[in-house]
Order: sequence, then structure tokens, then C-alpha cells
Amino acid sequence: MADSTPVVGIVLGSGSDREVMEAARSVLEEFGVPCEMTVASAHRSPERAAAYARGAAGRGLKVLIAGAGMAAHLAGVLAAHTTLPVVGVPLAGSPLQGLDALLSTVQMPPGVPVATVALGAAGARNAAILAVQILALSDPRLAERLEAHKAAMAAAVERQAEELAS
Ligand code: RP5
Repeated sequence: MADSTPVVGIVLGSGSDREVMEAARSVLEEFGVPCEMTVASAHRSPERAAAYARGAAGRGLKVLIAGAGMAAHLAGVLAAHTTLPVVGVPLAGSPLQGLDALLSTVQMPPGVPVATVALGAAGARNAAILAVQILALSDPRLAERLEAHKAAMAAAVERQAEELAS
């Protein structure tokens, strides 16, 4: 039986972020990558966020994905407390429609990177694919699945082009 110990941790700034961030879990499941999802707010529960990040590597996690909106400091706070790669997904929903979250996530000071992806569900999907790409560096089976994923996308574009030409 395959090992189901989570290797990717998906952290939400709030339970209200769940619907969008489920896209990340779906992608990881498609690739057969065990993951876990939890909530830890950078501002409302800073101790929980720090403790999660500090304990992540020791529990076998390899990549963290953080999704948060508004003043989205969650990914940065996690990155402050771990040497694991952290992928940040800025989420919309505020009066500033996610521009606040984008800048809060991406503008990390030198020395503490957060790999920031697109806003919302597209970003959640890309965060998961980026996590798979990181894991694939030491997992040839995952690398093969990524090749198949790219081939499937290219084939879909070919079909669209054929439909437009017909
Ligand atoms: C952020 O504030 C969360 O990540 C969420 O996107 C946003 C609103 O949170 P709730 O008020 O819905 O809990 O911290």
C-alpha cells in the first residue's frame, strides 16, 4: 500500500478560504500526492501558525502552501519559521479584490522567499503543481506524471485549434 503520510501541507488563513483552496487539494490528489489541510491565521492565531511551520519538516512535510486574503501575511509567517519551500496563494474577496493579498504575499524581504502564484483558484491549482514539481525532483514517477500533464494540456489546445479551423 502506498504511504499516505502527508508531504504537502495546505494552510488556510480562515475556514472561509476553503472553497477556493480545495482546488489545490484536488490537484495534489490527481497526482497522488498525500496532503493535509488546516487553518492557522497569521493574525488571529499567530502561535498556531508558527507552531505548524516549526513542526512541519519534522512530521515529514516537504512543501507548504498557504492561502489567505486581505493582509495576507500567512505564507510569510510560515516561511519565517521553516526552511521548507512555501508557496503563497493570494485570495480575493476583500474590497481591494485581492490586490492587498497579492502585495502582502509577494513582497517578502530578502532572505525569506515565498513563491507567490496567481490569485484565487488558478493560483491554488498552480501552487499544487509547483509543489508537485518540487517533489518530482526526487521522484521519477511524479516527473513522469508532470510530463503527461503537460502533454494533456498541449493536446487540449490542439483540439481547440482543430475545432476553430473546422
Ligand atoms: C484572511 O482574512 C483570511 O485568509 C480570509 O481570506 C480573510 C477573511 O477571513 P474571515 O473573516 O472570513 O475569517 O485572514
